[in-house]
Amino acid sequence: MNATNLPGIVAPQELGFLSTVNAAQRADTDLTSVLASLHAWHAHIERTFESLQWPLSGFKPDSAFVAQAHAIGQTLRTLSGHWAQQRSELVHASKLAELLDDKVILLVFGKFNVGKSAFCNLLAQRFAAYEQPVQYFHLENGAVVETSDTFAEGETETTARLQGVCLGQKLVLLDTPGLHSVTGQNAELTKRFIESADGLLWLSSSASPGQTQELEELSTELRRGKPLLPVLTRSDVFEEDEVDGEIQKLLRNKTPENRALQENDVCDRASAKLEAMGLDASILAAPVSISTHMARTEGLTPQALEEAGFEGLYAALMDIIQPALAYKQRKPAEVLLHHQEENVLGSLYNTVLPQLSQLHVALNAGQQSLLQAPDQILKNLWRKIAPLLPAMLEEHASSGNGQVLSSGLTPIINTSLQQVVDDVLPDYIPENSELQFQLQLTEYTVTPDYERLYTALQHAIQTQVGVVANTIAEKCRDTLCSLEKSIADLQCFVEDRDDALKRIKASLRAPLA
Ligand SMILES: Nc1nc2c(ncn2[C@@H]2O[C@H](COP(=O)(O)OP(=O)(O)O)[C@@H](O)[C@H]2O)c(=O)[nH]1
Ligand SMILES: [Mg+2]
Repeated sequence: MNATNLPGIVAPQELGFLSTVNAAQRADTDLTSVLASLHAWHAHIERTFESLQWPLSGFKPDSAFVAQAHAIGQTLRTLSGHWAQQRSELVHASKLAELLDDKVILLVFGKFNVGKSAFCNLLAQRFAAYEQPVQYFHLENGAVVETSDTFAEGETETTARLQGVCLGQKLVLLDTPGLHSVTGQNAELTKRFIESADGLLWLSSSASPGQTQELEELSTELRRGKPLLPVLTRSDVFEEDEVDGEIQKLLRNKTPENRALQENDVCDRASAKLEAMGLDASILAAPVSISTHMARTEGLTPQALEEAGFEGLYAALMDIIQPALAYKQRKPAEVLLHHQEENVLGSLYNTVLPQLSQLHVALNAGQQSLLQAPDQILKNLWRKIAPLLPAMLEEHASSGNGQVLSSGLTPIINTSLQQVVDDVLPDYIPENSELQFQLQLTEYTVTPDYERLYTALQHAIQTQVGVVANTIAEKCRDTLCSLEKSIADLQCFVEDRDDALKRIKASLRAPLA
């Protein structure tokens, strides 16, 4: 392969890059087993949610606990529907990926005016110089339109439209404005093109290189483990020079030292940023600096390309072609994995776990108020019973029969107890047997002395009802505990699914490491 404009004289990295790209071929690794693990991972979640039974039999149907538990069940059913919908949308993305199946797709990402279009145009020019096919295209009304126009440079208009260029047999550059500005009719297609990228070129101007917050916009793509190459553009400075006795300002390449300083700085900050975002910093390639402007004004000779940083760029691009191809080959699994991380696990963490903790807090508060319940039951019951006692005692005084007294009092206490328990513990259904209270009066208790009889009765009722009240509270505590256990189980289940997905991810990406 020879550069037609410079027969016999070539820039070696450039030539190497062109051959590498044209020879790029993705390995045919079998994803069957990892895809099966991903599907099984999800099926396990669906199965668990479908068979989920809250232990609610001890609660009244209108209890707030029941309402909260049912709300969680509803959330799980709604999510399951969402996931199915989101997964069916992935099919479109993979159709597009098939269209570009045999090409390495690099996203050229960066802020307005950093020189993305100039960069793409220059690479296109270089491919053309080697008689390689070059095909520009852009997205219009949701369709891909091929065009012979190169990208407009120095546009003041910031209309966000995705444009691209196919270089040679196997390379596609996607020139994209900031992803936030993607709106309107092309938004969905643009999103899918961006998703289809196998590698990321992050361009930033050497005037303010490596503003790492820009990486947040790329977060979705970075999380998929796509390789990231930072490119410092416009790596040139004005220098004063004397021309014909006059001081003139001329643009020069930044010095190699200056470039190295900037590259190291961006490298450090970018890897810190990736780590802060919880990403594997190994996706980061060493930054390179270029001046498209200087390469052009110096005539695109091998020396001009070398001095403007393009030989370094080509070497770096060659290095990321392999990880990009590796990504491409994992792509079907990555896309599914990502759906499961972001949509499935994401909503379990963002929606389900908070609801579970809310219910957990409510159950704790329930446990706390149960501590006071026996005393409260006793107090309220006594308030109901005490006014009835004098009449009962009068009656007893005439009969003198303790049996009559206890069988007269027992139903009254039972009825009152039911009302009181209902008031004090409105959330629970106490077992019937607990409310079948039988007042036991001993010989000693049943004395003819009115005063002593009253005190003894009060004591007997309070002691015996106290036992019942404690038993009831204990059962309510058990009811709360069972629901707490179900919540804890579900919380553990989410963590367990998280770990399982991490293991699948590690096995998917293992060949890259
Ligand atoms: N000094 C200098 N200017 C450049 C360089 N590359 C591009 N530019 C200028 O920067 C402006 C923005 O370039 P453009 O490619 O349209 O940036 P984009 O908005 O990122 O696509 C234009 O005026 C270019 O001429 C470079 O390497 N050095
Ligand atoms: Mg542009």
